[in-house]
Amino acid sequence: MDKIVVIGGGGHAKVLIELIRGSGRYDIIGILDSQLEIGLSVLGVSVLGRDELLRDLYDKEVKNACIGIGSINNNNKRKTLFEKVKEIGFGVPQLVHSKSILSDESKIADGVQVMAGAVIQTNTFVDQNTIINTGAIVDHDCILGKHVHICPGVVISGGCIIGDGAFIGAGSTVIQGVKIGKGTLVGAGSLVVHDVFNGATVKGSPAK
Ligand code: JB3
Repeated sequence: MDKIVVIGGGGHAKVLIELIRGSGRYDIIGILDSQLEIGLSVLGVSVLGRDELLRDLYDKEVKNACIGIGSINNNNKRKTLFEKVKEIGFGVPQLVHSKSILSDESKIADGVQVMAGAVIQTNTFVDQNTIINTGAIVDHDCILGKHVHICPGVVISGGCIIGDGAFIGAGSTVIQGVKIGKGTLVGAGSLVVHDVFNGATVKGSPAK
């Protein structure tokens, strides 16, 4: 099995550790975390140290990394870490839960994480390092940018475009054909019926 290191040791990382184990494709060699005590066990995986170890690990035949930080409210940290590990040379594999549903006509880029119960429908494209979290639905003909976080239970209807770095809060619904700009924040439980400009924060029903 190829070796993989998980970056971050909190809640999101736990979900990924279980997913990775279930896939049977990667041997998790440890966690890097900026705060957790070195040697601590997270679901049986040891915290090895801080991100400064990344180059060493790469030189020691660990060629895959997983961005195990989920991002609260914005995705900047995920983007920075993704770019850092790519620059070192790591592969950042797609991680797709065996109990998610991906249309054969959909396409996902490297680093995309698809959690249990998520659905990606036909002719949808999901770009690098984006999370489709537990039970979220991304319907047909959508385009999702890089470093997006579609939180648990979100529904993205058909033909939507979601810009790089957008954060769509838990349980939100985006109606068909809506364009959501780059770096936007959609508050949890929102109903988005109109396009959202780059960098905007919207919430509520209808979201404003
Ligand atoms: O709601 C769901 C399903 N998941 C949430 C997820 C999306 O976001 C989850 O409930 C959490 O609220 C949150 O999970 P996440 O992002 O894992 O956050 P937290 O549990 O706070 O853990 C983040 C970990 O990352 C902490 O242990 C930090 O010390 C560590 N960390 C922060 N910055 C870092 C860095 N680790 C490394 N290696 N590098 C960093 O730059």
